[in-house]
Amino acid sequence: MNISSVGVIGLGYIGLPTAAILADHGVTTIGMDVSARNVAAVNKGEVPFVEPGLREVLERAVSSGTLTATTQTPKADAYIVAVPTPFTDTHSADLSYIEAAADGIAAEITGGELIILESTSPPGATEHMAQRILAARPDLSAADILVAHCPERVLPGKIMEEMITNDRIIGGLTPEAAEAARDLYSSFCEGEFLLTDARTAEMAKLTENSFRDVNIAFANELSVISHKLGIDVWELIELANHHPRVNILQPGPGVGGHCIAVDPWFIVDAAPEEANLIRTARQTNDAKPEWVLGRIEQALETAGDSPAVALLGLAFKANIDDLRESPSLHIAEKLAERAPGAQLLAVEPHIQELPESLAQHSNVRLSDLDEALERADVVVLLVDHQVFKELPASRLGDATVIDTRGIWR
Ligand code: SAJ
Repeated sequence: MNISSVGVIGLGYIGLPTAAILADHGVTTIGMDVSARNVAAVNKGEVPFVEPGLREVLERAVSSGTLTATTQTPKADAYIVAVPTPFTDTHSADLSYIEAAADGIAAEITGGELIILESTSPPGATEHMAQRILAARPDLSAADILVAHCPERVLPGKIMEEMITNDRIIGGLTPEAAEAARDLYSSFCEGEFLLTDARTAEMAKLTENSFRDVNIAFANELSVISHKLGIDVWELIELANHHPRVNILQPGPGVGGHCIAVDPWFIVDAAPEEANLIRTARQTNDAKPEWVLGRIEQALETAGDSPAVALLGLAFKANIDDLRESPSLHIAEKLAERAPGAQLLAVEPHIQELPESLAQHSNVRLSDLDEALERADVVVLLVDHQVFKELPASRLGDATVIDTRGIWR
């Protein structure tokens, strides 16, 4: 099919880079977001979050006129839906953002459009989106639209590179839809295209992240066991990984982000009786922040009155500003509640102000690294940001150190 314009619905961590890259490759792209603030920022070529390399591409796309942003769903030949799929309190997927995107698209299409769902979704969500569009448009039939799922698999922090080089799984509701989606992505993607059906594509994405989650849970469980047995877990893993068929991941303060900490629940929700290992891994990783808190509280018992605690890092992983589902942030919030007598000095070089969940506590403030290290009785390393990795161990002074990432061994 001939695609001369693409509407990207949702200008977040995935939608915005996708829109910018598409436009930078000469495709007329209209980005849509419900946030008027985000839309205004994008139209000025400004990036509302930190992602290396994005600003340059966005500025180029906006100034050349191939990318514009709007708060209304545009008319376009193809749509890419990149909206959030959070989970509910019962760990099932909340499809309301996909449904809202579908409603907006349904009002604009005339037949013949390609509609791609990129949001990570539970099995059946692409069919659900198509049904929702067709229910709103009884004048159209299933044969009038091409619908596919093409999950994004880029790593935050490396999005601009991986969006071009990663292989892409494309699951069509029909083979024609998968082929049309492949043709669109081939305008910028240099990876291999792997065509399948929508349900398998949905499950493939969830499987990739569950694979990571299960393996990180193994590392986290090993770290708790090793602590009990007086063994350095990082040395242990390094040694075991010398075996040609062993490749253990790294323990940390827990698993965060909007992907690995969420997606496995969609599998558990789809097959609750069967997904036992996947559920246990989620629970193991979710329990890790509490274990770290226990260690901090233990250190505080001997730290005297009004101790100062330096919390190094709030982001969910290294070298980004993303606090979503961050175990480090969770640890800071809980500690603020549970240790009111302690002064918490949060060091997060990638943010300018504390999120409200922390700012509301009078015993927490955002601090610079030098001051935090100078004052701290207890130093807790939560995120392996480069700037912390470069710290010589001598800078830690006499403070009790709890290093959840093993950078100062
Ligand atoms: N983590 C560990 N130990 C490790 C690796 C990671 O504790 O050995 C923690 C991190 O600190 C972080 C969390 O896991 O809290 C997730 O970090 P990550 O870097 O492994 O992954 P994400 O969530 O940033 O991105 C993942 C990627 N998926 C896979 O690697 C299979 C990415 O490719 C996906 O596109 C992304 O999820 C997504 O959007 O689903």
